[in-house]
Amino acid sequence: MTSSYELSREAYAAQGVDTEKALEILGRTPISVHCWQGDDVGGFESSSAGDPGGGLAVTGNYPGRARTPGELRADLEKVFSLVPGKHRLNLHAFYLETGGKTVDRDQIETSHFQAWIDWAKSLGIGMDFNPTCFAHPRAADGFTLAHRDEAIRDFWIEHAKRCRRIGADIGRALGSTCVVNVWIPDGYKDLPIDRVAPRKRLIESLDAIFAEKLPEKDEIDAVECKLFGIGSESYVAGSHEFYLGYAVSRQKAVCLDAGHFHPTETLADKISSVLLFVPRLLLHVSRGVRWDSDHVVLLDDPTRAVMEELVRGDFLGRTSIGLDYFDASINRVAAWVIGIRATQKALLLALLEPAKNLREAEESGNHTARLALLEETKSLPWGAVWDEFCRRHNVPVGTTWLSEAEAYGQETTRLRS
Ligand code: RNT
Ligand code: ZN
Repeated sequence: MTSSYELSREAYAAQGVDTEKALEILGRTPISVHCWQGDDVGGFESSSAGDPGGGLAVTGNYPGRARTPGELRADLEKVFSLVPGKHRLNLHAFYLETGGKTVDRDQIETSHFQAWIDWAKSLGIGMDFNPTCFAHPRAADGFTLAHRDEAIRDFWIEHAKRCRRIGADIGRALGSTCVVNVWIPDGYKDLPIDRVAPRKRLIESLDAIFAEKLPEKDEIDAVECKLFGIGSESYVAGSHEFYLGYAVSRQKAVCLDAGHFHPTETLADKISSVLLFVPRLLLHVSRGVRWDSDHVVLLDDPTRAVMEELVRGDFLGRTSIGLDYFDASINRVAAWVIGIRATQKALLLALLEPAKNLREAEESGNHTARLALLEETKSLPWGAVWDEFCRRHNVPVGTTWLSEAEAYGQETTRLRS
């Protein structure tokens, strides 16, 4: 009997597409999985407040939230067993482990992340890292690196410097470059008089943070912009224009978060411009619903368009694909799995595009054929290729992962209540 995969392979071959090559590329493209989906952006500081602040709003009260690093790692292992391929862990600095000691953000060291590093090593995965410039008394008035108070700026500069060193240690220990992404909440709820001074201070703070040269094979710096946040509706110091200028002039990686632009703007069109001027891109694949709401990522048009751009522009080698969302209203493990699988499906669809035919249509000026081909491509049998990918990576095919996630959720809820 001919398998549905074999039939699909032939259908794609007829369009000039090699499904085996698509599966190979998909299999070696990791997703940087954000740790903060598992505990509602809570972190493991002894003073953990519950509300992350900085405009980050987690809604929902589904039971079973991870309360300890061990629980979070167990949840992540469950997730990794339900998604095809090898991925990465994206850790925030406030997920440190201090053995009960209070260690403030300007005191953190690599040793506080050793358990995470050992765990990643045991799984054979890489890690990425982030300074945590929110959920802290020194971020309570909404400013950190751009604060007018030098002592507060210095505190956050020290935190971020340490994060870069920790990132480099992580990269070296795991033999895989660690991307360290700087995002700060700094902004005003209401109309500022001086829009430029905080931005000048932010430049100085960033330059101080990045002054130390670290080996690029261990650590890469990225900066993440935002249009507005809750509590910073009128002004955000680290806007897109700000960070684009900063990243171009300093040759840093740019982080584009799908929720950080005007709702009618999408990331896809930005990629080819940004990558003409900066060395690398970090994506925070997310789904904003009406605002930067960080809903679970789905196989939707904006996500597909982003992956199409990465493939069409041959940008996969210069891009780190990270996720950034947090939903506390549904099974948290399932939320992770849905978003990771959706991101991978979007990438697979992009890899299965009849690129040669589409390009020929465009280059010959036949825009009728270009549109017709794009539309017909949507009904090619990609589902069987996805199933084959899951099968080859020994993870559940179709919806069978859901019952596993639900059983795991019931068991952990019982243990954690
Ligand atoms: C916030 C940014 C940022 C955070 C994480 C927790 O708007 O998107 O990336 O979500 O760092
Ligand atoms: Zn983000």
